Parts: sequence; structure tokens; C-alpha cells
Amino acid sequence: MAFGIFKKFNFGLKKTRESMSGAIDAAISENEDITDQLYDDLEEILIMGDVGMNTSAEICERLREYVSKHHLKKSSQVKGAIKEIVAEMLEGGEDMGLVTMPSIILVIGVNGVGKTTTIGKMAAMYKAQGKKVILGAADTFRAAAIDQLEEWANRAGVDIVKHHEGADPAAVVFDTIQAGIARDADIIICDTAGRLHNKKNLMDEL
Ligand SMILES: Nc1nc2c(ncn2[C@@H]2O[C@H](COP(=O)(O)OP(=O)(O)O)[C@@H](O)[C@H]2O)c(=O)[nH]1
Ligand SMILES: [Mg+2]
Repeated sequence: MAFGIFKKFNFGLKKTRESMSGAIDAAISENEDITDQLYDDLEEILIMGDVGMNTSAEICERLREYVSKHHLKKSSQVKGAIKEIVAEMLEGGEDMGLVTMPSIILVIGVNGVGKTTTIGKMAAMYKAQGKKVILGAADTFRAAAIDQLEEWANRAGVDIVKHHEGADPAAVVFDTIQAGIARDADIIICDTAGRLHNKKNLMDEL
């Protein structure tokens, strides 16, 4: 069962991976030498692959430095370089700066980007650090969303506050914060129903 889900997800990502990887291969074979055109093509491919404007520009900037530092000449050497650069950029990461007691994290994003899964992992990570974590199931859109978060709470061994399907998400967040304060939680993490960050009315609702 779990394997089936994994396969399905892997298949889902395969399209993005293949289209981006395929496009990079095509750009490389079109430009044998490393030219400005190649950098432009690569930046466009990254942006089209949802990497984001700033990150795409940074990857290309770092690629230029890498190419000059390693005296690369042929475009075929570029793919390995991009892999190294991206891996380096993903290392480390900033501290969340959780200084208040309790700290409240509201997780927002488009459907299916991994909000609930990330909350589960964060809960386990903070718990392992000896912190008291409480989760709020403010994605009340589907009953399954509440069950999913509950499963993650059970796995991490942390408390969860939930209402029924269709309940007011703000009320769930409110209750979670109340419970967090009452139970001396260090970190409160609230799940939300997927929404586009540029839909103003939906964001204001939060
Ligand atoms: N490979 C991979 N899959 C993930 C990751 N995070 C979430 N998923 C999968 O993506 C799908 C959607 O995740 P979910 O947490 O429900 O997204 P949500 O709608 O934002 O809450 C699920 O099938 C997860 O198992 C990740 O970091 N890596
Ligand atoms: Mg979710």
C-alpha cells in the first residue's frame, strides 16, 4: 500500500523531472559551447520548471562563476555543475528563529505541496529536540485532511487539536493556541487547507 502511494507520487514528479531534465539536455545539445545563449536558455528552463525567478537567476550566476573557476568549455559539462550548485544551495538553511514561547507556525501553500507531511516531520524533529509540540488541524476542508494530520501527530507522539470537517479554521487555530498555552507548549504548528498565495481573499481569511 505504502509502496503504491510512493510509486504514484514518484510517477507524479517524474513528469516535472523529465521535462526539466529533457529541456536541459536539449539546450545543452543545441549549444555545444558555453555561450550566453545557453545561460539564457537554462534560466528560462528553470523558471518554467517553477524554480522561481530569484533562485533561477542565482543558479545561473553561480554557474557562470563555476564555469570560469573550473575552466569548463563544453556545454556537456554544465549539467553536473548545476547538480553540484543546487545541492550546495540546499545545504544548511536558515534557522526558523523560534524565540517566543510558544512559537506559532501557520503552514500555508498550494494543494499537495507537502504542508501536512512537513508538519509531521517538523513535529518529530522538534519533539526529538525535547520541545513540546502541539498541532492544529485547521485544514477543515476534508475529513481526510484531519485524519492525515492526526496520523502524523500519532507517529511523532505529539498532541493535536481538531474540530469536525467544515469547521471554522480560525476557531481551530484559536483553540490550538489556547491549548498550547495551557499545556506549556514550545511550538504550535497549524495546518491549513491548500490555497494559492496570490488569492487575496483566501489569504486574508487566514
Ligand atoms: N518525495 C516527497 N514526497 C513528499 C514530500 N512531502 C510530501 N510529499 C508527498 O506529497 C503528497 C502531498 O503531501 P501533503 O503533505 O498531503 O500536501 P499538502 O496538501 O500540502 O498538505 C503526499 O503524497 C506526500 O506523501 C517530500 O518532501 N518528498
Ligand atoms: Mg494537507
